[in-house]
Amino acid sequence: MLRIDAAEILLVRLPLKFRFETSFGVQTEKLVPLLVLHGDGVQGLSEGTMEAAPMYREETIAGALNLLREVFLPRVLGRTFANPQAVDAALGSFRGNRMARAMVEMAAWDLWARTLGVPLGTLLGGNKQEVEVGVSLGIQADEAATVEVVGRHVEQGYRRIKLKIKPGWDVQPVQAVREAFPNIRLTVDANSAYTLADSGRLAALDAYDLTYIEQPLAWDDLLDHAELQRRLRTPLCLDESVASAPDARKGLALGAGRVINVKVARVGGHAEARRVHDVAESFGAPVWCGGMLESGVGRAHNIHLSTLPNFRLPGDTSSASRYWATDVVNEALEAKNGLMPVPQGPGIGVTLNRDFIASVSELDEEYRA
Ligand code: OSB
Ligand code: MG
Repeated sequence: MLRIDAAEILLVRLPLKFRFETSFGVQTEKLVPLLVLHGDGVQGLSEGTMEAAPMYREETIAGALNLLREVFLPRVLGRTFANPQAVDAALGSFRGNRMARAMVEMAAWDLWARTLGVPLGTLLGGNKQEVEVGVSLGIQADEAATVEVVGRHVEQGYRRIKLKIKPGWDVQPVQAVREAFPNIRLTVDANSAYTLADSGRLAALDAYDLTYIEQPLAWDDLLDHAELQRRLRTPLCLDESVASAPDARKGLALGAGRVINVKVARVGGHAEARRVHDVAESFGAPVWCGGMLESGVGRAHNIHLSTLPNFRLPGDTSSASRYWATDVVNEALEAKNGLMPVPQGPGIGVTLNRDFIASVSELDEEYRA
């Protein structure tokens, strides 16, 4: 049984080691909300991947933390559940706010896996000891800087390079990188910066053997993605547009893309992420695990999810040391030659570095039934 006695909401601010520019802005630090669920002497951990401002999707940290306090935690505190799916079901009648709900659901999975003494990936049905990873590289100052940063990551063995693009910065960097590295697995991510009127520009990318073009069009527009896919040879990959397994079904049935980026929190947690994985598999479409510049807690969740069989393309869960001088967890999460070892030990296999968290804490709240 899965007992939830108490919860902690923590919020830390971490400086990013690199400047991360995307089509929607520049990021130099990360606000990381963490949830700890306590039950039967065990702790379950999760991380919120929503941001301070609703730039990627509609959720925000302020909104999520308020929902946790006022709506979601009161539904689970002091209760005993049969399994994490029952926790998910307890929040299932609420609309949207999937990243906020995922904080509860994912911590419940970790709590459950630790109670059973098994790695989370095993519990989810995965069977890998290590997972293939690539990197997501922000927009650079010019082509030379792009080729240089790509080269450094290719040397480290990353299995796929993803370049962020935006209107006015697309064909040039891709062409420069492809010329310098004819054989790497290369992709681009536009984070919804284009419209169908740009389809000519996007079709020019067909010349560079990209594995996929990630989320070129509006975050909520499957129809336009389907029209764009008809005009391109390169597969489209949906990220922002897929918040659930039904979204994945609609997207793949419409031909809005041929690949799905699964971000566990974006779809509401591990149970829904697994359903997205299964829907994609039924269409013969590969999935890969996306990232949101997570700390070690979210990163560990991503790695465990990535052990499922239809995660057939390298994910974005690169080494934690790329992002942080000090992480919120004690364990190192480091890829070697593009392979990220699955943290062993029960649950997600990482533990909080409480001293470090206290030193960068913006918020530390405790709730009981
Ligand atoms: O679109 O995949 C994205 C980061 C923040 C918001 C959206 C995205 C990203 C990334 C970074 O691409 C992936 C990572 O390194 O965690
Ligand atoms: Mg993306």
